[in-house]
Amino acid sequence: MPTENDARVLATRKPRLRIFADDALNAETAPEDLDAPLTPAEAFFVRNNGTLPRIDADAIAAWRLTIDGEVETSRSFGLDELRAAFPVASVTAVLECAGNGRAGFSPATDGIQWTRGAVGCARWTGVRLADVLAACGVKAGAVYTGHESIDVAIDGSGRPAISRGLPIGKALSPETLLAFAMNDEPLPLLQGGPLRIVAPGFPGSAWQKWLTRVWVRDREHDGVKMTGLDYRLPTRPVVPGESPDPAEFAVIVEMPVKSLITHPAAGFSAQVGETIEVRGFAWSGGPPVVGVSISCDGGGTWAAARLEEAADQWVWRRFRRLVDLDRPGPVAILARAVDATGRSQPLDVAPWNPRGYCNNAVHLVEGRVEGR
Ligand SMILES: Nc1nc2c(c(=O)[nH]1)N[C@H]1C(S)=C(S)[C@@H](COP(=O)(O)O)O[C@H]1N2
Ligand SMILES: [Mo]
Repeated sequence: MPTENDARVLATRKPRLRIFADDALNAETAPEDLDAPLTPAEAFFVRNNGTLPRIDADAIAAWRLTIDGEVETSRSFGLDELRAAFPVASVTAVLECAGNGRAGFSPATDGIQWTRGAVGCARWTGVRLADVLAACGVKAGAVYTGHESIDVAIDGSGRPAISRGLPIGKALSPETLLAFAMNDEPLPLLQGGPLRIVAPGFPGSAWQKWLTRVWVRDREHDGVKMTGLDYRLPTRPVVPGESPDPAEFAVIVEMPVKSLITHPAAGFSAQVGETIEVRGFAWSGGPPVVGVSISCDGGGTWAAARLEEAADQWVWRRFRRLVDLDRPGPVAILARAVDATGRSQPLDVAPWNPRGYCNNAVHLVEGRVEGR
């Protein structure tokens, strides 16, 4: 279990999250607590690979971010210097852990058994990583960034908890931020404050928290949890029990199309003749979402939901549909999003993979209709 102190911090700041039995602090949100377009900090999931750092006001005042490696000039910035030197930018974007939905895989894979709640959408504010890199002069040989932080492994080895990075194209893309604010408040400690990477569309693991260094690399970054099978998917189908060759795996870059029913909640009950609104959000880390279908009979028949306009590409889009419940008995509601290239969500589970990533299966919410 997480330390008593960490669990207390979580219970105070995010009382409704479900804490996992893990040495690091990890907690997910119930789908019905994700019913707002911007997920409030108090409902936002927490995923830690290592220790939760203690960062007080003095540490924030003394915070330094170093940029080095394949740059003309290595530089280091305090938080106020970053704000003063570069234009402030915001992006509203979904943050989803690649392991979200892992509990749906059979046989089970190692790792935290996230159900649906390792996802949220927030307005992130900071400076563009591209601007900061440009100020240092990116060399022609730059291929990837490598990100470093202050959290360490739980095992006491002192090794970094995680050190991931971005392909240089994504690092230089305008939506990629060094963020110091979330939903117009200072970035909370549990979300990586005072400074984190925001990499819209990429798996949560690429959103490095408590950032202290951006190391520009001349090769794919090989930090902790960047190599082997970590945050990678097989490039060919793999079956349980195989010992696949890591060379046949590629780093996850775009999260797949997905949707979540935020209302009604699992276990709901309604009266015969009642009309309920089925609603939730749909998003994609790649080609944009173009439609959502709803089924209220376990997938037998489908009808289009109304999809609200998205302010930009990285936001989750609200879908809604009014549904008449005209028969008593159990009812099984499903939502299924489709992206602009026609890719949709599997009805059961995504292709099995050894670490249980990217399960974007449809969300099933079961309830009961009571007769009169
Ligand atoms: N320094 C650091 N950054 C990190 C992690 C971590 O353990 N340490 N976890 C990553 C993973 S796997 C995810 S899914 C997201 C979770 O972000 P959140 O805790 O703000 O929800 O942070 C990423 N950034
Ligand atoms: Mo993650």
